[in-house]
Amino acid sequence: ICSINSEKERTLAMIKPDGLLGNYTDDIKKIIIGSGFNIVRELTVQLDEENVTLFYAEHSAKGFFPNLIRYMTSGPVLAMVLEKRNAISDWRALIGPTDAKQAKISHPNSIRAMCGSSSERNCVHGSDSQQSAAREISFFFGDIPPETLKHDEL
Ligand code: RTP
Ligand code: MG
Repeated sequence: ICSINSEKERTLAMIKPDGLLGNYTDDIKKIIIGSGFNIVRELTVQLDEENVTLFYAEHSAKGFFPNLIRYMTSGPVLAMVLEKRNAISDWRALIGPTDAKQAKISHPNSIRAMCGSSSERNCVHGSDSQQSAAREISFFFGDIPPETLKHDEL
């Protein structure tokens, strides 16, 4: 029924290199599923400098950008399309604040508190708006049809 589907929203989640290397993938996926998200697509990929520059274009003039490129190319990432009602804001709430050190104090149950270690190495990404989500999903996955497809049915 169309009205049920149209209430759902999609966001782009990513487990960053420190999350994958630290073996947090299974724990993070348990939190994702337990929080009511459907994992519509997933892809493990090694990003290069060009990819990161495009993905994080909004930060290209920031002082931390060279470090961000080094961090994000230091190993593979796992990109996922998550779907549920209010997926964008609910995923941002689950991951917690950007600075993982701060997260350990202010949001101790957040994902970044669990597996991040600093303001840079914060183990996960989440889209910050509907516009970002659409751009970031197509960055990794191109156009996805509106009906839900579980990754293991592809
Ligand atoms: P993300 O886009 O990865 O979900 O993170 P965010 O919205 O919470 O934070 P954002 O401001 O978009 O920053 C993107 C990523 O850049 C790194 N960063 N390093 N050294 C620093 O001060 C610094 N600030 C940001 C982090 O990896 C951050 O997630
Ligand atoms: Mg951001």
